[in-house]
Amino acid sequence: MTQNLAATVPSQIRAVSGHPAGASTPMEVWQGLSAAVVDAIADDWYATEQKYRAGRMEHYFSAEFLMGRALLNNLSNLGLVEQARQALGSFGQNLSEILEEEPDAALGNGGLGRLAACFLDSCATLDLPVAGYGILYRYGLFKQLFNDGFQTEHPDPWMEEGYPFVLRREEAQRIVRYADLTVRAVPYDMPITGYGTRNVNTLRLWKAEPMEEFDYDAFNSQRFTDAIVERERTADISRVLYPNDTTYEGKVLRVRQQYFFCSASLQEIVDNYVAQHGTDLTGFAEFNSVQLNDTHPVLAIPELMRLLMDEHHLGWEEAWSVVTATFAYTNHTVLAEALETWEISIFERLFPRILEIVREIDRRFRTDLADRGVDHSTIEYIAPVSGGKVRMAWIACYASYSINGVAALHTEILKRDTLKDWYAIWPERFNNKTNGVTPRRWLRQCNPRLSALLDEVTGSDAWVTDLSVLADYVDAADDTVLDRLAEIKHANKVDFAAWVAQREGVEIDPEAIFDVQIKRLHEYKRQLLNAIYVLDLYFRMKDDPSLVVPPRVFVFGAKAAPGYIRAKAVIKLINAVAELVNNDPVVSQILKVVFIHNYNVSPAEHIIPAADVSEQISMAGKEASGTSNMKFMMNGALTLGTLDGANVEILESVGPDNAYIFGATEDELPALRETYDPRAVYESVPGLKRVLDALTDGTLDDNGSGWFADLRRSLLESSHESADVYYVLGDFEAYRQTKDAMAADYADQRAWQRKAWVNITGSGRFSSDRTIRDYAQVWQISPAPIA
Ligand code: BZD
Repeated sequence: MTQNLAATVPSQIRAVSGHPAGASTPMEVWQGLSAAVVDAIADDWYATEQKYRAGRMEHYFSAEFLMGRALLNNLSNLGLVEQARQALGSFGQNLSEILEEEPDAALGNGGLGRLAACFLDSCATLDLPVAGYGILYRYGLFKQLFNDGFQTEHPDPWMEEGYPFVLRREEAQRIVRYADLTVRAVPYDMPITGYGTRNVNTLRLWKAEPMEEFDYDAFNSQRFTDAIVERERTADISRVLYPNDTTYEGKVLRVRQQYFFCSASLQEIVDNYVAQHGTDLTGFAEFNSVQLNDTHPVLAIPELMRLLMDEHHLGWEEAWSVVTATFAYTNHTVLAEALETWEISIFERLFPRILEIVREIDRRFRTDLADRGVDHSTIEYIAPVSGGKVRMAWIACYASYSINGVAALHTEILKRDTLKDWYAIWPERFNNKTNGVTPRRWLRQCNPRLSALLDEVTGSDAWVTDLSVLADYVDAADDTVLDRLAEIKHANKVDFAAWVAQREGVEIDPEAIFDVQIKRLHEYKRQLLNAIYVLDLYFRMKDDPSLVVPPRVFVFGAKAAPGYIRAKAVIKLINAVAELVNNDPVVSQILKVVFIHNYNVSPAEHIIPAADVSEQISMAGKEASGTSNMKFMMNGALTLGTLDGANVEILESVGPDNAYIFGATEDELPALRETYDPRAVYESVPGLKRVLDALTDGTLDDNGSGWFADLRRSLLESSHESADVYYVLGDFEAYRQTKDAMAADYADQRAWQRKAWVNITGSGRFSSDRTIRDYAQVWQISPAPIA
């Protein structure tokens, strides 16, 4: 690949804008430069596709890919950043400003979707024959604005102005049939470049289009609305990403979406098998495996049965042995409300044949388990069809050759609890795959200053593709390196402060401790605990003006599911606390609270390199893994967290002196819960009463919504067992002590930076390259470099 962006960029911009490069808008420049990048990789992309098709492939099925921005990622992977800078400079454009033009491809809710994106990056970097399959949502996750501190949601038409990084593949379309509707699935391919390799992998996103654009008969007879009814019904399928993480809604449109991309993807994979290996489908699983990212793509299981039996004439037994050698299932949650189940009636209405197959899977499952001596009530509990519902997780467990959790603790909880009946029968299927994040985006690109230091200390950029090498340098930080580390963090904080001032209109002091909690808003993640701390600290300062408090900026970023009122109440509360604190003439000299609106991938890239403290404070046992914890660690922030998810493994990596761990553990909680009385805690822990009363005594204003009173009730109502389900008050005192101590420790910058260094150099095992190498063992695939 010899590239000359200086030559191609101006002509690509002209082709996009119809104007000379120098007279084009920043958006047009972004488009042209992006098109030039696609041009640069086109031949290698094609070669990679051809190579992979012929061998064994892994197919990563996911309803979500939270890709974020593509341009810098690709330039950086291809080593073209400097060329691009110069090419733009020649007509007076600035690369950094142009990069900020790009919309985030927010085709995901949170961790699960972002994990899929990190995995694609690692697969390409490792030359692994893996393709992603999902949905080309016209509207990504909603845009969040604040109105009087209340979250409002707005559509995110992310590719409306044109998006050069997806290419329509007209020739590869498939037809997807529902009982009440037949649609075309048109693939749009996104190239996935890797770091320092010529391989270019593919993410294939399907768009639903009508069989016919509109109904001419209706049009001719002046029934204009009727003429486009079918078109709209079809477009609905890929119109919008469902904004609910963790809780699930039994909406027909969602199951339609799920079937849509599963069917289209499998048709393509089966067709390719036939083209490569002939019409005997019994060997399908020798060449293909499918990873199911949670239960969202589980309809692929009955759909592959259907394709094998109805279209390729395999018998049930033959088809089932292919299917059970094909699928692997990743679970991302132990929250009961997240396990997808569908009313049988929905299946009846949308795809009776799929229902028939699911019922047969269920029938054979029951016989199979009875033969194994499993008791009737257990069978009834884990049967694929029971209580009028189709249970997607149980279908996944029954049909998959591998079942994994996403952190060591999470996998243990699955085996012990959530999936215990499955584990009892098929222990060999269970394995752990601790999550990881890509060090390309989450270190090299977002933190160029730290990256340069790592290059220097390690003598090369080998760490970018093998993050574990950093461990060799854990003792390499002399005072000079530690001072450099402090300077780098400070410079990142100065940049971040400017970004915040511009974006949120809040002035923050780079000398303060930047304490950050960014993640979806959910009660189990306990943003409320953090807010209570801040409010308590505010009162402590008001009480005692002589109290010495290290300057702090509390940064929040979070979207709440639009229907999750209690989560929205927490957002409103944090904004109310921000108003109180930031407008207090005395306290605001020391404390600031900033809620970054519309938190997304690209804001994370600004926030994380500037963070000192990484808040990972979920109630133990609830956060399957967490992945921002890994990004923060890589960038030298210290974890303030509970023993939950991957925090446990982070602690293992860095040791207890280099992380701040507090609170009840997962195994302690059941016993604590027995005698837990949140009211007594409220009465006895100093400060708590005042904070909780501030929710309703007029100190904080919820604009008459009653939401703050509800929050207070959710913590204190002891009449039923639903009081403080997430043990916020129970963990408060431990949290406060640990957080206060942590802030005090910050004063010794040498010691602090040494801890940061231990975190950075200890982050190797949290590279998604490690995770993907582990998956590659399960998938039985090996690198297939094109060069
Ligand atoms: O998946 C998250 C977990 O909560 C995290 O602990 C974990 O680190 C990541 C990656 O494994 N789960 C989600 O992000 N889940 C969703 O976004 C989701 C989306 C739709 C429906 C259900 C859940």
